[in-house]
Amino acid sequence: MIYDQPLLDLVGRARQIHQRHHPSRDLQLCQLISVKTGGCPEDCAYCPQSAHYDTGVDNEKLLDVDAVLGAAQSAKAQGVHRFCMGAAWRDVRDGPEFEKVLRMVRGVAALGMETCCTLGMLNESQAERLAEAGLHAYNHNLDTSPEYYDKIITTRTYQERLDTLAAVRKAGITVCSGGIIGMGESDADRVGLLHQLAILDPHPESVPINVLVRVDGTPLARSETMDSLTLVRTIATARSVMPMSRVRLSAGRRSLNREAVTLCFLAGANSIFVGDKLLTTPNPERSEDTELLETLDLVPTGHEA
Ligand code: SAM
Ligand code: DTB
Ligand code: SF4
Repeated sequence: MIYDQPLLDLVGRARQIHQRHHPSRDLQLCQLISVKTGGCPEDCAYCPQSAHYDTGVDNEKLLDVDAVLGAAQSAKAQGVHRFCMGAAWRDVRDGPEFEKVLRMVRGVAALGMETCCTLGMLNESQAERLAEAGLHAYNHNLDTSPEYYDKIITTRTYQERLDTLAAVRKAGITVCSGGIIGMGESDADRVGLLHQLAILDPHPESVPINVLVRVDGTPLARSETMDSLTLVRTIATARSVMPMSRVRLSAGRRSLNREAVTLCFLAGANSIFVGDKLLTTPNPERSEDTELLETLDLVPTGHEA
């Protein structure tokens, strides 16, 4: 099995695959904005935005279009290539709020940025409307293996997630789907997640690998710290089984040192989220990220010489 190879062999092979399919110094910078924060009816055990847990995250209204476009514009000025709008919704509902999100998508697309949304479940007609508005990608994670899934989420099925991904694909929007590690799952579960992603045909264009951000008040707040080499192994496996996909080192970078992050890049990660915040939790300082990129001679996508 690929995942079980000696780590240095696995990383070495993943790097070869990476170099065959991707420019070796390219790193795509993405930024998130939470357009609708908190109060989510789902019970995802990792999530600070679930209304089931007392995490101190308030239930806020949908942001104004102008506020979102302002944030996108300043992100673009900071070298960000992809802008992702997230909402703490179980699913998309037709109506004024969805119309407002469509205006956000049109506005971000007009800035010439890659637009991404993550709004929960959606149906085919909603996916088509997002596509018409200029949406490039839709993020909807499988999160973990089918076997471990019901230890983490009970309010939505694995099949419902696959159905949403199928609606996204059918509308011609690119698929962004990955998961979270460090939730107490086994090696077999990490392999199971990557297997589910890799049997999607075509593969997701984008595969976010999140390390659990432990948030007080959530059921996973006291999870054990994960060995960062497990993350490196997971990324190298993702790169090996999905050679063309962009593998994103997503949440959890604050718990990694720069050497671990460097190994993730060597193993095949070619995107990170930058900016002070992810959706509700902190992210590394932008100045630290800029320094790391300089040290490693990485070139942000869209800024090639
Ligand atoms: N509500 C929508 C949904 O679940 O599809 C969109 C937003 S939701 C916050 C997007 C993803 O963020 C989740 O699928 C999960 O993979 C990730 N996420 C949420 N909380 C996290 C945490 N504490 N640590 C790591 N990843 C997390
Ligand atoms: C993904 O896989 N990770 C991002 C993005 N998709 C939406 C979200 C991470 C959220 C981390 C917890 C928070 O900040 O609330
Ligand atoms: Fe809601 Fe998404 Fe958080 Fe689950 S991950 S509780 S669906 S915001």
